[in-house]
Amino acid sequence: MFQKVLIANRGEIAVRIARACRELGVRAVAVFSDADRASLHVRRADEAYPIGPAPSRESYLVIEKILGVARYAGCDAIHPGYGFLAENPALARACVDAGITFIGPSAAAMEQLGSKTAARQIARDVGTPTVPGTLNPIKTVDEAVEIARDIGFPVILKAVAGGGGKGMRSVASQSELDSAWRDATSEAQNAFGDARVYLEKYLQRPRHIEIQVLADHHGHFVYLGERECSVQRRHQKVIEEAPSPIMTPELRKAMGEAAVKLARAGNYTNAGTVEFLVDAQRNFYFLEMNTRLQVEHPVTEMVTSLDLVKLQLRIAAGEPLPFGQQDIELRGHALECRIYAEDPDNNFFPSPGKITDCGVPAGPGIRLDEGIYAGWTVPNEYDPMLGKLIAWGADREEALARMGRALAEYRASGIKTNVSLFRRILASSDFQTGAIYTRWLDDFLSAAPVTEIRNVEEESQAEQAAAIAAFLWHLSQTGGANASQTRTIAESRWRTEGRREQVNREPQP
Ligand code: MV4
Repeated sequence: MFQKVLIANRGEIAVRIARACRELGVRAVAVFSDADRASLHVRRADEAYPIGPAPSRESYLVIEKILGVARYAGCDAIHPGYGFLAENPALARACVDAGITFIGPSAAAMEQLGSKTAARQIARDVGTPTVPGTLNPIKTVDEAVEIARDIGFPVILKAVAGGGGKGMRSVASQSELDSAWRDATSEAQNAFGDARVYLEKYLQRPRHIEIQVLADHHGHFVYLGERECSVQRRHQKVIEEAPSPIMTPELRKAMGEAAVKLARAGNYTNAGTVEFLVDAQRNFYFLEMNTRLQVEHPVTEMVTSLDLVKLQLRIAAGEPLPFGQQDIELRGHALECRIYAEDPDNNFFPSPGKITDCGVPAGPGIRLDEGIYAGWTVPNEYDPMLGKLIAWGADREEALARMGRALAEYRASGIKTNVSLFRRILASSDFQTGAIYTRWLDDFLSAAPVTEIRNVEEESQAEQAAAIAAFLWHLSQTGGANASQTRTIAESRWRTEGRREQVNREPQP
């Protein structure tokens, strides 16, 4: 095992990796930008080093700075987390050159499987189903018309360099193809400096279901079941769960084996995720591979009882996987809500600022992976995800009930959070029955008016009323209150008002 691991990341994932290091008896080394001096990941590490100004281009994304700290601190490995440099083959390559282990796949595997079109080619070669369409970029709009006619409308144009839904346009009929082509290519050019697009058959209301895979350096591959990630807003996942409500043992086996076959063909090692679209008839199609640990890995950890980050370290250290496919059992159901500092009543506008107080959910089946603390200021410079609330239950119903209960216990005062959005989603019959698809949340948000949902604030108002009644009774019994009792009740009423203000927000113009 390693002596010292550099964590090339920040926020909740850096805290998560530091925890795994601790459990393995490995020293955790943090890096931080000027905006992160007081961040939780710095406090949770054994050592921490500054890497420059707040903008990530000048700090977390600078390979030479990361490697400089790793050399200086005597680290024998680097964990990239997700985002930042996690899928940049240049870091994996620079690690090899520096004699430091990169905790992830090789640069070559990252290049092969991380490129959309290269991965689609590999998938075709090994017989993993892909959406019908082109393997190579299309050169002209005339060529696009020809191919679209061949595979039949609707079709979708996708940027070769794509990500986050940019440079993507669905096309219902031939008359729309001209303008969709112009939009997709110019958006791709602007976003990626690469105007190339390819074409696929457009699937109506597919689900996004992904398979977690692990591969060691001894040729062993396993799949750890699926995660259902269809609840997304603008291509950002909002809620994930395992297992998927539509999964069957047969489909899981077919998708898992397809994912492993692809990973094997690309000489993949360490943890990775194979994304699929699944249609209403449960046909699945390979979409892309993520060559990193993912934000939503905890739901897989909860249903497999495995620690994916510790396994990543053990695999990178050369240990063989300590189990085979036949040993993997899924138990119960897990849900994850991504908690953001953003205002769901004001078009999800980011809401950075100082967190004055935190309420941390706990109790049966609850896990909170977060990177914040009371008194800390959420910086403007980065993704405003505060953390992830994860609930496990013996079945989906129990996991849902626990998540609802834990959301009511969550509090981050001083900033706005998207917690009320989760209450709305969890209260919807579509979510409760699992009738979700990739554009479901967009449809839900544009269709459903913001209605008041009974929440813990009402309960705590009832609690407050009970407390006031009890206090009045106490007064009637004792004939008076002392100063400290008066202060207590005044403070708790003040707190109720504060909470009401935070929750009953009017939509902003
Ligand atoms: C699709 C699709 C329908 N048909 N491809 C969106 C992001 C990119 N990674 C792939 N995406 C999609 N590709 C075909 N052939 C629908 C989507 C899609 C989507 C996929 C996953 C999660 C959320 C989504 C939201 C809208 C569209």
